This record gives sequence, C-alpha cells and structure tokens, in this order.
Amino acid sequence: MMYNKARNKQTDGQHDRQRGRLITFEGIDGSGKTTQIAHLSDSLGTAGIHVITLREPGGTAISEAVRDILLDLKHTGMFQETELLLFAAARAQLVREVFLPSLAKGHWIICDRYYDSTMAYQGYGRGLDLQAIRAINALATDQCRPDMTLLLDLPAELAAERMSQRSTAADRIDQENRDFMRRVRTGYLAIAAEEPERIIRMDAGQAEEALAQQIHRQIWEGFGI
Ligand code: T5A
Repeated sequence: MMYNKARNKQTDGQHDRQRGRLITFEGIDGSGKTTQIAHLSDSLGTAGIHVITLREPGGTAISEAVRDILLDLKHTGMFQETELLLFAAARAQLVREVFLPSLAKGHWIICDRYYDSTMAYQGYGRGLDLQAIRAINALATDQCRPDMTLLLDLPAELAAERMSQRSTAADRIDQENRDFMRRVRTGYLAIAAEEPERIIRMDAGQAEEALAQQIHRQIWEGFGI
C-alpha cells in the first residue's frame, strides 16, 4: 500500500512542527531496521536531505542512561510496569530535547523504534493494559506523531535465525522466548491495521537491496521527493 500523503497532512496540524518530518521504523528484534535505516539515510543524503538518525530507547544522554538500565542482563528482576515506565521516561526526554526542537527547525528525523514499540512489546508481548499504555505514550510524546512508520514485518523464526548469525551479544529483551516475539509481531500487525494511513507494512523477509528499493519508493512517493 502506498503512503497517503493527503491524509497525513490532516494530522500534521497536531503539533507546531510543520517543516520537519518524522519517519519511524518498527519491527521485532532482528527485523532489519538498523540495516534499512542506514540505506535510507544515505539515499536521502544523496538527494540533499539531511536527516538525523536516532534510536529508542536512546538519543540523549539521559535516554541512553535509561537504555542501559533497561537492557542490562543483570536486571532480570525488573517488573513489567517498571519496564513500561522506563521506556516512556526515555521517550519523554528524547521528544522534548531532540524531536520537537529539531522538527520545528525543519529537520528530518529517522528513528529506530518509537511508541508503537511500547504497544507491541509491553502491550501485546507482555500483556499490559493497552489503554494505560496509550495514555502513557500520549504523555511521553506530547502528541508528536510520526509522519510515516515503516513496519518491517518478519516471522519470529527468521528474525531469530538472523540474530543468531551476528556477532553482538544478546541483551535482556533479545533473550525473550520465541512465543513472546510472535505476540509482538501479532501486536504490530494489529496496530498497523488500526492506522493504515501512517503505518506501512513491508515484507522484511526479502533480500536487503530489494527491501531498500521498496522503502525508497515509499518515501519518495509519500513525501513527494
Ligand atoms: N523495546 C523498545 C521495548 O520493549 N519497548 C519499547 O518501547 C522500545 C522502544 C531495543 C529493545 O527494546 C525493546 C525492543 C528491543 O528488544 P535494540 O538493541 O535497539 O533493543 O534492538 P532492536 O531494535 O531490535 O535492534 P536489532 O539490532 O536487534 O535489530 P534490527 O535493527 O531490526 O536488525 P538489523 O538491521 O541489526 O539486522 C539483524 C541481522 O539481520 C541481518 C543484518 O545483517 C543483521 O545481522 N539482515 C538481513 N539478513 C538477510 N536479509 C535481510 N534483508 C537482512 N536485513 C538485515
């Protein structure tokens, strides 16, 4: 499905940041977000559009410190509610310190994960109350919504296979079991069905270059580049 430019203009009025653009990438662990963000950032740069690339949790000194707490393998005793609120805390800082001022200056931002991750992981994955998460997300984000979200959709088995082939060590959430990641994927698909104008599902099982070209087409078409 191609991104609906006309529809998105209506939601732009939600915040005073008309000039910048916020693109987010979502998907289960190992779905290829980091890889595709690098391709997109390069191709936008070649087109003369400078982009800021960020990741969640992270992107500010405070948010990176919260990330360390969240992903530390030692923290096996973390309660689900603590986890939810820490993700929200990291996000609240990122939105106010980086997103809103940068978007107001007209910068483009690509962010690896945003509030849809919390709905998918803490909501559908952990089973925390979805309405409560929506309210917490609203507070954390100050209604700053992405202009477009690319959901890299991949079966949990394939993502796990890719992760097992790379050299970096697993973090606390990487270590969740396959059923957890299946529920997260189901959650993402449900979220995407609720907001088809914003969230574009991409087949992340295809080859890296082919997916990069599809994403390129979506962005160029969606933003009239
Ligand atoms: N989290 C996060 C929550 O629970 N709630 C929240 O609110 C938020 C914001 C973050 C963790 O926190 C959780 C989700 C996560 O578990 P992270 O380290 O940032 O942790 O983890 P991820 O975002 O999942 O990042 P990953 O690096 O693990 O996965 P990516 O970026 O999706 O995948 P990528 O690009 O690194 O690719 C994975 C491997 O596959 C290969 C790559 O070379 C790499 O080896 N690959 C491909 N192989 C074949 N074909 C392709 N098309 C490929 N594309 C990539």
